[in-house]
Amino acid sequence: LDPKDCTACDSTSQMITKARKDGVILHFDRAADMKACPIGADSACCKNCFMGPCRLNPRDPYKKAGVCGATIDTIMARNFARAVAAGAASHTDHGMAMLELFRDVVNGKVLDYEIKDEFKLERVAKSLDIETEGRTPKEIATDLYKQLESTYTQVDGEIPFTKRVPQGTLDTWRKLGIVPRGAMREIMEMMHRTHMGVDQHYKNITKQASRTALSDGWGGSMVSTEISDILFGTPSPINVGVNMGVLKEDMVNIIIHGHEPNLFESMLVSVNEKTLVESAVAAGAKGINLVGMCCSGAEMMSRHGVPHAGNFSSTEAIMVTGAVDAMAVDIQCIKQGLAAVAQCYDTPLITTNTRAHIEGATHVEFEEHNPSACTDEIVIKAITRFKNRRHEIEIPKAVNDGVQGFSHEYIEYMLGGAFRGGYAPLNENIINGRIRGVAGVVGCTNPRVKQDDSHVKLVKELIKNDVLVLLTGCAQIALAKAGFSVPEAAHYAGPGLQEVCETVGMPPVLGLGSCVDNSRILIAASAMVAQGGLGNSIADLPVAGAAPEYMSEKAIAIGQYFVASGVYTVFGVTFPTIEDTKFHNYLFDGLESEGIGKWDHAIDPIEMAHKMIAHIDKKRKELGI
Ligand code: BF8
Repeated sequence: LDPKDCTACDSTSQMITKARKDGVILHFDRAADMKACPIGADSACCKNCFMGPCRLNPRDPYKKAGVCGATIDTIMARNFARAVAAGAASHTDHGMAMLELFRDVVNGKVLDYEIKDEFKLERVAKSLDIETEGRTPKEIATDLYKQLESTYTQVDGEIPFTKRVPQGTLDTWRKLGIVPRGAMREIMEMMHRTHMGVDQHYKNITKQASRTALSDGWGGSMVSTEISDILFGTPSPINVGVNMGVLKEDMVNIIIHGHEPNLFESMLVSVNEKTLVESAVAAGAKGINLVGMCCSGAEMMSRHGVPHAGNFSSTEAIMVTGAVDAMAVDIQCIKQGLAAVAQCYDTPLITTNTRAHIEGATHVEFEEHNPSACTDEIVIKAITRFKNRRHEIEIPKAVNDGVQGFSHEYIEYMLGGAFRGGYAPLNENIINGRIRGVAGVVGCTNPRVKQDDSHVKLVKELIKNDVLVLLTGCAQIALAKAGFSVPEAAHYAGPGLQEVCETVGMPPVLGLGSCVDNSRILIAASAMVAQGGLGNSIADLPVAGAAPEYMSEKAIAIGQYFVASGVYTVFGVTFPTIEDTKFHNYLFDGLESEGIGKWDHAIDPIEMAHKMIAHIDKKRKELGI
């Protein structure tokens, strides 16, 4: 396979070529070697009990049923719902860890972190009707963590952030019976219902999948974003370098890859620790160079301007540079293949989280009450590796500078100015047609398709048609590497969007952070509804979502919470249903007639863009704009 067909990222392509020379296997090679199972790809198999596993024929899906009698619709719905549950569990477990850290900080049990953003603390507290007037941050924070704990544990009723849901959307959820309770309850019920012999109606399974997904989007993920902002600071635009060229040959290079920002925050302290810097210099280095990858990288890039080396499909490839002196990981999207590649280049691969060990990696547990014990050790291991470097070093040169860090709060400020505030100017520009609509382009890269290629082509087509694009996760990194995160990229935009970008001085694509920060898109959408003029619910807005290169169950959970929130959502690569089955048609059509959003699928990014634009135009027409 030609490296140029594997990726649109020149740095990654260069490293694939070097890996072949070095005899190192990467995920691109494994993908080529592992043909996707066609029955599994269509979700036509079931292994939820031990009378099977049962395989149905995707070409004739109603011919047979499973041993228990499960139809193709039940099987596909259960598989889909379990993906939603796993994805929601990942985000909410991450959010719960952030909330526990917040609680321990507030109660003085953890001393290495503090509340950095008191303004945001007050703002979030007020959004939940917590009294703030005349109270200390500690008093407000205590009420806040107690209330937010119910996001996870609440057995009945509606979770706290449903207060942020536009009334029209909330009314629809209540009518459909999908207002989420605590995530633990929803995920537990989802796993129960998909056990053999429980819920065997695809519509009822989908209903619980929506409720579970909403407990993530408006629950676990939103808590994670808001608490991380309160503890570590709310992002505002910052110029950052992205791409493999952020590695430095003459420095000790440390990569942090994963999802929870606390490890990374403490790493930032350790790499500036005087004695550690001195020992790096004593080892012959110019200093210590800390860079991020994947989602915690995206958060640190947005909050503190820490350089970002690449997205999911580049995490093995970057070690082929020979210049990575340590890679420390925490949770999620960490390929087990990293261990073998790390071994080839004598790079210490360090797992740090109790929930995620990897055979062949070194485990150094990260504990929040004593973070430097772990993070200092990572630095020491990296310095040792630097001293003993014995591999040829080849670092791709590319570094793409651009503006990152567009929180929902900053978008409000940027578009409205300090005095006017609010989303009025965005809504006005949508109503007057300068901006046709807003698209969220999110999600992973996937070695089954050319890395970054669909992200870039899709976004280019959207902005050319005056659609403002919000980005998160690996999609954001793809566009940064392609040079779209600068105000000058406005020339790619259609005349209306270009005018808005030039007036405000912003790029035509706004990067909002990590995957849990998709919650910022939900908040922005709610603010657009609240501003007026664009309908009463999120389903009325001229907006659309896409994940053109997704690979994870988390992406399915995100897609389902966008759909359940009212957003038309298109996924690329492959879709785990069989066309023209009842379940497929329900996701792709039926849900919309119930008043929420709907799913769609397109492999070609230009086709995907035009499906999204057609939906935006349909909504504009319905709004009479
Ligand atoms: O949560 S976009 S590959 S890194 S799953 Fe993973 Fe996908 Fe990247 Fe972050 Ni999100």
